[in-house]
Amino acid sequence: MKRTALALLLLAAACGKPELHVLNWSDYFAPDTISNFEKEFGCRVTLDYIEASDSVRQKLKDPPSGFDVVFPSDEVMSLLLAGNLLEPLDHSRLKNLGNIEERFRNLPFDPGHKYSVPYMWGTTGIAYNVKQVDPPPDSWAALWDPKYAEHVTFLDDERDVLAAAMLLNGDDPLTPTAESIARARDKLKEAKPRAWTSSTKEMLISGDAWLAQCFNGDALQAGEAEERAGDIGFVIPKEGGFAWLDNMAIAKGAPHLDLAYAFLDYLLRPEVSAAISNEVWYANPNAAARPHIDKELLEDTVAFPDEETMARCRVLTEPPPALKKAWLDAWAEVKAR
Ligand code: N2P
Repeated sequence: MKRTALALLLLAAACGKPELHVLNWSDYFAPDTISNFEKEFGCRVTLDYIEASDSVRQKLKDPPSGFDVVFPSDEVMSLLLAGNLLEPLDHSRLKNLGNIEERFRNLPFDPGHKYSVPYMWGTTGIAYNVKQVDPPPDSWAALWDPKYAEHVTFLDDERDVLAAAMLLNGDDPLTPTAESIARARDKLKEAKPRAWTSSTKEMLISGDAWLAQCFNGDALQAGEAEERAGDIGFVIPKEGGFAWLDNMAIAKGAPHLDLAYAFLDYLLRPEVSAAISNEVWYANPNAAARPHIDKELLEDTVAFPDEETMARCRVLTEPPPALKKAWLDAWAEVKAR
């Protein structure tokens, strides 16, 4: 009986379409990105979602994880590489790799794209409901304002959250110390947010969040929603915000290597890449895609911040190993409240 069931299962697998398993942030493709790929390559794509940068490492940590293509943020790349959790990339299988803009090549976390290809980039700052928050926020301190506590959300990510508290405290999140971590923890224990969440966009749209630590594109998407049309502003606080680059990579031991390469190369096509940006309002590092990007998006200063704003954005990295535990413990204490 058991043997028959197994044989049937194997038969179904052999006849069925190959299935590509993808791990990405939510709302990070255009509506037809996946269906067009499935049609062209005769496969099925299963999508899982990243809730915080570090969840990629957790999900890949015992290869093979079953995932094929993953979208790690720059700040977790060092841990993924140290853990040997990504496949080295064979560039001869990525004919569209040359589309990547010069300034996104050879970044310190993966020089020469040995393991990753840039996907989209953006910033982290404060999104706010312009009808409810007056005057507009210009400091991370707004997230501590008791007047708005019921409607404040922070990301559910130990890096972004502690780093924002450090900036507010006048500490540099790129050179943390045991003391600055403790100060950030204490500051965050004073905050009384409604939620620590990666569903920021949904909460801004529903009206539950008026002030939120948020990714720029998510704020733009929330502002586009019918319920909120035009009501969502976004600012990089005066203490500074964060700039990040999300990447595409192949998980170690990926079960569908050929399809994984095909997917990466497909996402590097100018029209495909531009269609994603036009939909999700994140800037992309694909130079060949630029002519296909909507003028409205190219001119948007939230999606494409000016130089002065970019100069106030730090690129976060992994805390030094000796302070990693203190950082995680501080986060656990903040969340336990
Ligand atoms: C997409 C958010 C991606 C930004 N919804 C994370 N770096």
